[in-house]
Amino acid sequence: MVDDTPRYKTYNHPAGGWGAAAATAKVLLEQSVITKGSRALLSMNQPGGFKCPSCAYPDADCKKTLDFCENGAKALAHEATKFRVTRDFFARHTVTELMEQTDYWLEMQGRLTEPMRYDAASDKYVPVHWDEAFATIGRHLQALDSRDEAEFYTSGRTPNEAAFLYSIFVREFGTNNFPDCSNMCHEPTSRGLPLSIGIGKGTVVMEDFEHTDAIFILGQNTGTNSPRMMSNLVEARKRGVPIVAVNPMPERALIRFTEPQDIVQMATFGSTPITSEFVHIRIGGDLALLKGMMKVMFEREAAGEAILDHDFLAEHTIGIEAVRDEVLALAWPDIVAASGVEEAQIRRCAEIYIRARATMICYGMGITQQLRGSELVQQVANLLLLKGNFGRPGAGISPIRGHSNVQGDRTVGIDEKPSEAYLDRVRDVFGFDPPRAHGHHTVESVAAMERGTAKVFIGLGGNFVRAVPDTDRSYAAMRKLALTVGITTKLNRGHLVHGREALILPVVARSEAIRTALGEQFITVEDSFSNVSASRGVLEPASPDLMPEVEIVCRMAMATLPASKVPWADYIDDYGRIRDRIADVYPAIYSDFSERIQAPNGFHLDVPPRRRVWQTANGKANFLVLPGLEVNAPVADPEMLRLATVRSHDQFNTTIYSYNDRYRGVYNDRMVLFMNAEDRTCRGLEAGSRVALETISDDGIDRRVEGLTLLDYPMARGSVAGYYPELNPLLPLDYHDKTSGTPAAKSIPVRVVAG
Ligand SMILES: Nc1nc2c(c(=O)[nH]1)N[C@H]1C(S)=C(S)[C@@H](COP(=O)(O)OP(=O)(O)OC[C@H]3O[C@@H](n4cnc5c(=O)[nH]c(N)nc54)[C@H](O)[C@@H]3O)O[C@H]1N2
Ligand SMILES: Nc1nc2c(c(=O)[nH]1)N[C@H]1C(S)=C(S)[C@@H](COP(=O)(O)OP(=O)(O)OC[C@H]3O[C@@H](n4cnc5c(=O)[nH]c(N)nc54)[C@H](O)[C@@H]3O)O[C@H]1N2
Ligand SMILES: [Mo]
Repeated sequence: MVDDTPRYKTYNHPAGGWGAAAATAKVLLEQSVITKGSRALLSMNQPGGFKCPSCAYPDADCKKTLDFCENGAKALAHEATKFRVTRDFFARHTVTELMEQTDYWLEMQGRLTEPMRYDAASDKYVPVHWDEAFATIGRHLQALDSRDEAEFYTSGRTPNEAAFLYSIFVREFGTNNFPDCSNMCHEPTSRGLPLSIGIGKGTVVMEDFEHTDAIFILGQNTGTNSPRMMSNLVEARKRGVPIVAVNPMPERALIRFTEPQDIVQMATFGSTPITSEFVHIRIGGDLALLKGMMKVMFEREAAGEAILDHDFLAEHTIGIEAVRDEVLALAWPDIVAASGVEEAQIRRCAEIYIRARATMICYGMGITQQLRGSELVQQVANLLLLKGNFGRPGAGISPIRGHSNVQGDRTVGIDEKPSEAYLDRVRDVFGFDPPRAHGHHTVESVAAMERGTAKVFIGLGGNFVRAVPDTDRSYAAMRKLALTVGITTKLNRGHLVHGREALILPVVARSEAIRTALGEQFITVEDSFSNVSASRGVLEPASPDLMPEVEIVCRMAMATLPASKVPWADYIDDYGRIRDRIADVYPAIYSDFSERIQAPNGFHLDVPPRRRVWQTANGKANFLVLPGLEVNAPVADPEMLRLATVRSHDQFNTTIYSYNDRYRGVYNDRMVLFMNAEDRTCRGLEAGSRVALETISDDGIDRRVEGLTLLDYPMARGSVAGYYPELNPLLPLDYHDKTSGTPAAKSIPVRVVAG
């Protein structure tokens, strides 16, 4: 009997270590793929093998014979699973019945095996021939009154080749409606950073960890969401590099970690303390912290110390005066109140930064998913610019990306706001005139569905309806559509919340071999450090009726655009030809793609700020002002708490691997609310009691989630946390960063009520 009673206990051990090793073995066992999975893990992130389907953290440059983590192993085991969703499965369950099941149950049914279409008469999915599926898509798309009535979503597991062709297909079709997962994720990086430093990507590469003198980690749960980065942190720490972690939750792996690949540490039950300074920030308080650190620097400069990099500032930057004036005018009590951090600690952080010759700042969703996330990212850049922390070994800005190819998809054209220069290249290379009007990002696409102006939704990967805000509204919006298409590996909620017609198109997964008429093909991905490398699946596809994503895109295009100017059929079999076209459209970064991709570890895309070249309007790096200390709109309600919706250790976004969250000591439950005991007692609530959360908003919509168990947890005061996607019903669609469209999923104003 499996014990599934909820349990909550404090986790006092280091993260990683034997717990991680045991979890790896357990998931292989659960998915019944011990031999197959272990064999595949040997090829993961190795030259000639495939890229981990989990996060976008780069490989260890061949230094390791094994280069995977516990959570990469979970992703692989769930992809390589022995379980299958067959036509018999769909014959046994109506869609209404399947809607009653949990996300976890849907995921555990296994891999999709053949294309299916929704049959309204029986309320079931029934088998459909691939040709008929593509004909259905072509018919719907051709029938639209306007090409802008279709929404083409991309999730970040899609490889470069498929994403590039998709962007060409959709533009030839006639719209720039490219909602993608990045719109909910690192879009503030993609939109905010170009104004600062001329590129919306990170500037750090792997070697920088060997040269850095200080590492700051803001709003990122490294040990869970990019565990392979822990090796770099452990190495840096052993060199004596100070590491500052800024987080409203004291994430376990950032405090103490045992490197599962360090045999001695494993054998001796040793571990490495990670953070030298843990900054217990209140949600949204990072702005005040960054400004406090800058204030210390400006004040000491004014007192005669030489702290800033004046040569760099003079030669490379514009706008420091306005930032200095704004920051110097801020009062310490306000900075302390807004950050929730004592002045003395802010000064210590400033001291670490001032002393370091080279600093890198890494950040995640705690920074981007705020109401003014784009401008907050620019403040991170301001701090780095003060000491010339670009274009120097060991220094730079490092947005830690999410999905394994989310950065690559944007690089090769998944962009609802394409530049004119790029559109000109597409026109010249492919001979059609792409539309110039900007399209919808994710939030706008849901709004269009709600209005009824969107009719067709095609999802290249992902689980759109579960990932977006305002669950109830989004479900209703999705159900108005004429056609929904899910191009995926696994059954998910997105297939069940569907349009009048619906298709499920199952794909060959990352770990599986892609064979075409011309033999085995490989795909490419770009990691968080802008390195592009090849990925060759080693496993047999889960079913003979799966189709590679590239072929699906080509055949959608052929069915929709019979007079296309693009030779789609040629690309189905020969991925080298796709890469040649990528090189044609992006000559500055992708020239000689086919040759360069032969290098065992791939190649690095040029990131101009690494050369101190700034592709901004004025050719300089820009200091940008965000006045005040708040990234979130003030809320008058004295009961208000800020809610961060976060990932557990056992999920990949909307995919739930189990109900446990080991490092936070939660077992067999995801309906929990992490709260500071003092916030709890001053509200007269009991630990362990059932509560509900209500969103505080002025749009007249009641948003409520019930049945949450209240847990005492060392949260920063005024900040609470719970799990995504269960708490997405609380996140209003309109509550997003206006610059990037990214929902502020880390700072939802809520009130706790008895549940
Ligand atoms: N195993 C696994 N790996 C993943 C994923 C996964 O789901 N599972 N998802 C992938 C994807 S798509 C992404 S985008 C990344 C996400 O990786 P992360 O960026 O680590 O994502 P989150 O778990 O959402 O939480 C971010 C952290 O922000 C903190 N935080 C919340 N509010 C604030 C704040 O105001 N300030 C600060 N400083 N911190 C705050 C939270 O406490 C949490 O520790 O991981 C990728 N990798
Ligand atoms: N409240 C709240 N909402 C959030 C977030 C949050 O922190 N809080 N985070 C946001 C973030 S950062 C992101 S990135 C989004 C994630 O949004 P999505 O990217 O849409 O969601 P995923 O859960 O990653 O998608 C999982 C599905 O992808 C499919 N899939 C897996 N592998 C493949 C493959 O190789 N090919 C194809 N075609 N399909 C595949 C499987 O069917 C699986 O069910 O969610 C966002 N939503
Ligand atoms: Mo993400």
